[in-house]
Amino acid sequence: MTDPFAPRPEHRFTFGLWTVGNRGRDPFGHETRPALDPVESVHRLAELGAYGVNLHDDDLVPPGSSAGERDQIVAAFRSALDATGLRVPMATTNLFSDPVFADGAFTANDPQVRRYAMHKTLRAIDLGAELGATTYVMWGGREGVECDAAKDVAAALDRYAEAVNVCCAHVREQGLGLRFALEPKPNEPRGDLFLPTVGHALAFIDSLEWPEMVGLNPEFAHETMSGLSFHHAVAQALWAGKLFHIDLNAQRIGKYDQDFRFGSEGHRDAFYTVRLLESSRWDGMRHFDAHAYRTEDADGVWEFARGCMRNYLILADKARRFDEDPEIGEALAAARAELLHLPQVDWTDPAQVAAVRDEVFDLDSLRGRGHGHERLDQLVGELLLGVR
Ligand code: DIG
Ligand code: MN
Ligand code: MN
Repeated sequence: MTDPFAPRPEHRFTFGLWTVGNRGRDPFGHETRPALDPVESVHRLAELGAYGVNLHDDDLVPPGSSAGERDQIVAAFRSALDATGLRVPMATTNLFSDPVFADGAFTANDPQVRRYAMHKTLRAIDLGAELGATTYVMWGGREGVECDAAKDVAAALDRYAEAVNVCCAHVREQGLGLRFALEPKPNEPRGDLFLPTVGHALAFIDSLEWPEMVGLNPEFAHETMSGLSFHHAVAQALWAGKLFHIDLNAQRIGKYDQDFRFGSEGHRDAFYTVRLLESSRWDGMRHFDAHAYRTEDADGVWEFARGCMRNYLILADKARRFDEDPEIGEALAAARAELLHLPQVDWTDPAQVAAVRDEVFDLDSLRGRGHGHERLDQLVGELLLGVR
């Protein structure tokens, strides 16, 4: 019998090289796994049924490589892509590992560091475009502060916008056809990060020279760290036409950035996220920015990758069952869910505005009605617990 949750390329699952290549180092311990060759990652991910692989510049071409070494590495990587059919939908820059970025990259106080961050990003954009990437993620892991006196936030946002505008100008000048996706995160590794949530990033985009080129890459763990609903953040990004990419993983509220296997924590938020992506027919990559537990060996890493994709497909099946379940349909009707989709007043028609101003309401009949949410939520819970 075929496995209904076996991932296939048409599911558009992607992984960053840094995810399956994560070596298990953490702030309190050294690596527990050997380095993984990007070529091996391509072949193993293809065997598992993934669609693509993403990368930071440094994940593929080690810093300090000569031009000849770079070309050799890229050629070997491209051969593996050609042999497996794996794509590179997204690329990004590592602006967080090198100590030069200790005080920030695009928002470093030192102008030379800011110029180097732009330099590194422009070259990484060229590498990503060379490999066929159409989305370029910007996660400002060092764009933040511990000592608030040292950083004028408005000036930092000016510099952040300047750098994004420079990158957009480069893409337009070179005709690279890339779009940028900002990835918010509230803190870690800096004490506080700029653009900490989807909301902050959406507002920031409006200030840019070419806002149409810039969208969002929300991450499950990052909104959850702030105690926010991830699927609400994704829904607003979609509503704004700005969901350009997504980082799926798992996270418990109030903890460090766990980047766990997708579906291993936060099951309800994960379910509603998958239901939203599937029901909205969003055609973006289902990207897993996560890594195996530090306890795991190489076998555990591939079990981690398999689990991310299986959990997505299991939750997508639950979403289908939700939509087909007659009792859930009745409970949705009792909650009047459909009525929220009905606009009520055409604000361009003064008569309609006046009518609602002068309308008389039977408040007693509106008060105290049951909304049936307990039954509806119980049915969702039973669906997820596997008893429906
Ligand atoms: C961390 O969540 C960040 C980096 O891994 C990378 O820059 C980005 C791309 O998904 N996510
Ligand atoms: Mn993360
Ligand atoms: Mn991420």
